[in-house]
Amino acid sequence: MNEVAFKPQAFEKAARILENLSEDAAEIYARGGLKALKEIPGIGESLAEKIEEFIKTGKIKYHAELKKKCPVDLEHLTAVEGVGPKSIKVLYKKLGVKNLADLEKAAKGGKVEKLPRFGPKIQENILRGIEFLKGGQGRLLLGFALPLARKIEKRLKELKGVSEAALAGSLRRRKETVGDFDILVVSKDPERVMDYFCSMPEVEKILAKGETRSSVRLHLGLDADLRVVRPESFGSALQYFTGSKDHNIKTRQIAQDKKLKLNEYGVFRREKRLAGETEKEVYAALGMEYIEPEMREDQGEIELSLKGKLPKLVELKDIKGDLQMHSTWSDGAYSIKEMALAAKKLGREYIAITDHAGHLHIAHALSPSDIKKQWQEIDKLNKDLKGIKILKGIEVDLDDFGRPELPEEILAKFDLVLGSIHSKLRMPKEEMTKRLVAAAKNPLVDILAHPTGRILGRREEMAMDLEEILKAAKESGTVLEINAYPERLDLNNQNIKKAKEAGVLLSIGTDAHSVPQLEYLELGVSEARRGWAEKKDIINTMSYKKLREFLKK
Ligand code: DGT
Ligand code: CA
Ligand code: CA
Ligand code: ZN
Repeated sequence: MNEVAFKPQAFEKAARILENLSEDAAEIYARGGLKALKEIPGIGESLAEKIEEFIKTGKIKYHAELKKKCPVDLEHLTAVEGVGPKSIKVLYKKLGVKNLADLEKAAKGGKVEKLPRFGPKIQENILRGIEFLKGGQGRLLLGFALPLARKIEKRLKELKGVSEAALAGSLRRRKETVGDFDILVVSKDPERVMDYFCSMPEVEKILAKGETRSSVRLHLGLDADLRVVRPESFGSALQYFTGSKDHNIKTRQIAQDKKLKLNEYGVFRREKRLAGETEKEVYAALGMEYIEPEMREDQGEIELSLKGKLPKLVELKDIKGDLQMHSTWSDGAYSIKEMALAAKKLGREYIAITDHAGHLHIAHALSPSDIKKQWQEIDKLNKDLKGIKILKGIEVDLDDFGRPELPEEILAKFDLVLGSIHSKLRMPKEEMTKRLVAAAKNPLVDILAHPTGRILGRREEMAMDLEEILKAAKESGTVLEINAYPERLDLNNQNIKKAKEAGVLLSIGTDAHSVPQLEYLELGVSEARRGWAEKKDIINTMSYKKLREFLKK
């Protein structure tokens, strides 16, 4: 590999210099132009020009070119916990590792531990990291799968002769982990579509290539299925391949009861086609209201649809703010200002900064004196920044008895207090229930964050009696969080449904530790929809003013 591909180190250093400036580079540029950028210590002529390009266009051509030239899948390799540019370089040079599949093979074969400065511990961590990305059992976390699947979908849509392309299967239902990618396309030229699909850069090998269906193994280690269908069957094919299987079995039964036939080609009475072009008309032909994909798990949605009584699910555009994130004050990677400006760009009206506090179970927990300084910073930012409001929040550890590990007089002054369990997650069910009930009843705790503590592919939910906790939350008006972080999604869909039925309100928080993670909000909304939540069930659909009033109560 070309040495130059690893020049990002120079960029990294520049990035660190820029991060530590008291003033935003964009502001410096606005004030003094290129000349002012060059005057920043450590920034030379060529870097200054690139910063200018970035400020003006949002990207750097040179960087994009480097990325293209680089033979390894940096994006996915760096996603493995503990693997950075330096180790990727060594892995590529010594073992020819280009992607996740190569890395997994090398680590499983014991080759990684033999590299200088790697060793068995790091090899084991790498394997765990890969497993983690997959969400366990060969499945991939939705938050990781969706961006890639969307990229493929978009490229298929842009192919000549393609009139429709859509994700189906568990991806479309936004299940927390996906087993494979299911993609549907309508095209006049199936051959071109199949040729393209089988030769995409993400493809490791072709499993099957046909006229209407192809299947490939991706470097990520999971398969993608593509089907080309006729326009008059697009809706019925989408309905069929979206699933879930249980949902399909029941809808087919409903068709049979009405003396109709439902399959991926359409809805038929004897040989006559009644519907098939759109999903809406497929459901309508069966006497059913359209069902959102996130609900199609045979959890009672079919019965409600027949009665025309489906809930109107919350949507991403209903969410006005983000109620959990971290900054450099604790374990986040960006300043409060950077998080606020990025959130504003994404259309949020407010955010809550919820750095960690408690008895040092988590690195960089805030002390009471840090908290006072942070409040001053937030007050100043709220004065200076237009179009985004910052709530003073905290994510405070709950002790073994569910007590927040901060003095009451400090807790009382926050706009928003999240109570979290980060220690002793394996308590017996009865004790854990008491712990969470106590936290729910504590008037100083507004939200129970990631209430069940599950980590997909790594950690089960904590043992607890959720009904008891919901009862306490309902009585005291405590909110339960839907944590949108890809490996958490906690509460999950079934627990969200229980909370809603118990009349408990919910919040959505990204738990972002960096700017890009602010986009996880979408995953939280999907999970909310999978749990049938409506706009009124989620507190961050409220305006800033309404939310402030709500939190004061
Ligand atoms: P996954 O891939 O494990 O995350 O889950 P899905 O739901 O994407 O499952 P997959 O890829 O095996 O199949 C995609 C859809 O195709 C599935 O959701 C429903 C439909 N389907 C697959 N097999 C059957 C079947 O035997 N009967 C019926 N009715 N539908 C099926
Ligand atoms: Ca699938
Ligand atoms: Ca499939
Ligand atoms: Zn937490």
